[in-house]
Amino acid sequence: TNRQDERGSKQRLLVVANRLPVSAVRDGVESYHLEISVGGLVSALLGKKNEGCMKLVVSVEGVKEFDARWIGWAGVNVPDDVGRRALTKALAEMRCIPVFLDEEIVNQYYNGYCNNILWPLFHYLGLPQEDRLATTRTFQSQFDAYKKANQIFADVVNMHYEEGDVVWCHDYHLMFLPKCLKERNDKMKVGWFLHTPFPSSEIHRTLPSRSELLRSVLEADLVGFHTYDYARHFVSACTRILGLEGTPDGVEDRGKLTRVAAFPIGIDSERFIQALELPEVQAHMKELKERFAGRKVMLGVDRLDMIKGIPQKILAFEKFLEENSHWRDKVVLLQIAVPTRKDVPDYQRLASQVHEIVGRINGRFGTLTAVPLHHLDRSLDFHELCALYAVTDVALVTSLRDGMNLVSYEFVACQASKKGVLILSEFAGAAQSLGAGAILVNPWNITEVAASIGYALDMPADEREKRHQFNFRHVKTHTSQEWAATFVSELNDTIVEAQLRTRQ
Ligand code: ADQ
Repeated sequence: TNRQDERGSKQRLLVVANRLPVSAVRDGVESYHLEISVGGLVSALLGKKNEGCMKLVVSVEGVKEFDARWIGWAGVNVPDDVGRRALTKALAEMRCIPVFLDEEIVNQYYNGYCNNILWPLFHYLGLPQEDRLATTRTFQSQFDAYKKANQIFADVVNMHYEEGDVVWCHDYHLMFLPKCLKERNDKMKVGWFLHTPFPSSEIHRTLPSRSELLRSVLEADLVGFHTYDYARHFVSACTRILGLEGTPDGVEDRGKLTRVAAFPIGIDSERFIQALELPEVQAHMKELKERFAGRKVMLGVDRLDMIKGIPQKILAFEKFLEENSHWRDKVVLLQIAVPTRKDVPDYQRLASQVHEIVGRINGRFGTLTAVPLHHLDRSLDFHELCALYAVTDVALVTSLRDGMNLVSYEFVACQASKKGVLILSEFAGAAQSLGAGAILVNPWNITEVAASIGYALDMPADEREKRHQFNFRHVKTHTSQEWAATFVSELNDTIVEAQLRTRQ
């Protein structure tokens, strides 16, 4: 088959993402210890409890037949060769290959262009306003750094590439990578997948580098998104901005087709379902049940990010308490918000804004013995998280925009016995898949969210059961393993079809 080379060995898969699934932390000149990083892609491909990351990638079913390696930045500045060699060696054991970026590039490329420009823009938050006039220069230098970083990634990929390998590029950090790779080797099989939304072409066209990025992505053989809407937005951007032709299969440019399709991600649902049986998870559950006895538990789990709609969520909770005094001592909202991108000023502002609202709500509705809102600024370990999902009555996922949102899937996976209610933003990709079982809300409409909280808390058992079953079936069958396997096999097929077309 096309997955086997002549030697009959497995096809190699190079997964390229901005971050490796591990972060390197420096202990001394030549020594590093490695920590597993939190994030959507990491959770999808690796699961959470990682003894050795590559072991887990290889164990991904469907990808099992691939010999996989992960290429990315280790999240640490390593200026010296000795350190670089030491880190490369430590990572090699996990089949991870580091890309080294110096501090200035990281600042301009990662904090600047990726997190301050592309991330907000793709989530409909617009381009940065305050420095817009001054940005022609900054913008250009950040975009230059972005391209330079993508070139560095391409060099590393190229160095490790062997004929027949499949290269799977991930996310908005690496939109320039398909072009850089094809320039180095036009025979390389390249796929690119976006984990965020792709916005309406009217939003994308505000980006000064709009055409260059689109043209680069189109160099890939297969371009994937979480939903049909995102794929459609991308195709429209290519037709309206570049004047190319959109077809049912993708985008065509002078006879060359780039395939564009939707590949909704999922989670490793079995890991969550099985974890609930573990004694330590059961112990956490018992503890939580005792702690919140007599109260309904509501839960939010998010990275602390503008797109997650955390202030809007807790304002809706405040409104609910205001209007429903009989619930005040019978419900508690646990909001777990792990801080990320602490170097970007907008994220620092968001943290203080959230703290202020939390303080106000607890001041207004707390008693000497209990507060209605617990806000934790930290990440939870896998077992704590599973226990929390399992004891929750109502989960609140109110992202203003979200590519998919895996927290909603994880919650559903852990609710087989409780059959709690999911309140879900219609602007999360997950609304397309879990919409029938969840209560869908517009997160900007605080009145509507507050009313949904009341509806969810009072929902009769038979309705909860029906809604849960629908979502549970979906989460169980649409797994991360299946997602990865489908993408890679589609990429292989796309290339075979293209070869057949050129031969005709
Ligand atoms: P994220 O924006 O990071 O991912 P999400 O899909 O919800 O969002 O994944 C977050 C992951 O981190 C989950 O597995 C969650 O359990 C974990 N996590 C979050 N907060 C945590 C906490 N406090 N403690 C422990 N774990 C925590 C991006 C896109 C999403 C898309 C994914 C995958 O923004 O829309 O679904 O990639 O494509």
